[in-house]
Amino acid sequence: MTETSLTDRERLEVYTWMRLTRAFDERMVALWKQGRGVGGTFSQRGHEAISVGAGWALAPDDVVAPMHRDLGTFLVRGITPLRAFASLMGRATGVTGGRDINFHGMGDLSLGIIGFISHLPHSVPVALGAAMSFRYRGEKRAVLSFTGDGASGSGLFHETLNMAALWDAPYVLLVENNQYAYSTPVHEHTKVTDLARRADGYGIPGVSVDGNDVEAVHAAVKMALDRAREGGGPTLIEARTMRMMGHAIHDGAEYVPPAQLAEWAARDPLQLFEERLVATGVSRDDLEGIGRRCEAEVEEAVVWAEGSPWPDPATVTDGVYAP
Ligand SMILES: Cc1ncc(C[n+]2csc(CCOP(=O)(O)OP(=O)(O)O)c2C)c(N)n1
Ligand SMILES: [Mg+2]
Repeated sequence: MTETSLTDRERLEVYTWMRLTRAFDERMVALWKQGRGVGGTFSQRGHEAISVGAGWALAPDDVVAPMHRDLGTFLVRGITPLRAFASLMGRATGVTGGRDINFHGMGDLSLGIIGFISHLPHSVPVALGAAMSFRYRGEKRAVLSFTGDGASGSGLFHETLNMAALWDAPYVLLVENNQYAYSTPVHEHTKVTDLARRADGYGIPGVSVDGNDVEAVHAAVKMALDRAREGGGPTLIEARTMRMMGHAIHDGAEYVPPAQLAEWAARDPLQLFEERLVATGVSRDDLEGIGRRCEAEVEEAVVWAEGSPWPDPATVTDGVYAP
């Protein structure tokens, strides 16, 4: 499925977000290797079409609950690279004010982002709660919730889908099927490797989409969100991709067969989109220019984050409700 509802200008914007996501990711990994204080380092490589395509499909008033590999969604939604790097470096200027050096907790309700909860898949029912609040208030808003293939085997995933379906919640659940849950391949944790089929058990639509095709992801998520806002109920979307690096940076992923990686590397989401853009008349020079600007923006963010202050220890109990 490669149908697109994007204009030429929008396609270039989407491409720019994908390049920014990739540039951020590469810089984050390099900084970690240099020992420059980067916290939880979950590479997003391979996930750019999902996080950007889905994030781009959100309406301004929608709410999203991203996960640890959804940097693109955070960026599209308005978390700047400055704040994201400051978060990873534990600085006061980070999204959590230095409380979590991770993508965990990187929520900002003013931007419609529910902070990611480390426990899997605990953001999923929280996101359903937000969706139900829109229903009860009669607001035409929807919630997009992300989860992983591994987390889709947990009880909460199923309980949430059951309730969302029963109540026709304005809720879209996107499973990022990146073939692995840490070191466990999908076929070793479920018999139903076609994860979109899980929707059948709840009487809602289940859609499987090429997670390396940003326009396909965008189209599927947009359709599901539009439907949810109009009262059509929830959709389960499976976006198939590959986690191109280890679970986190300390994991060398030696358990992944090289041939599997090579197969997916040949379908890199950025390259796929570049080929399509070039085929429609965009010059490679223009694309490289976008890449260079993204790298410069990322570099500026690193300098800013490293120059930012540490949190004031006197604020340690701020935001703690039962100190
Ligand atoms: C309840 C719970 N158990 C274990 C973990 C540790 N953990 C974090 S991510 C992860 C793997 C998740 O795999 P998947 O859902 O496929 O997401 P992916 O990392 O591949 O994007 C595990 C086991 C956790 N965070 N929460
Ligand atoms: Mg996974």
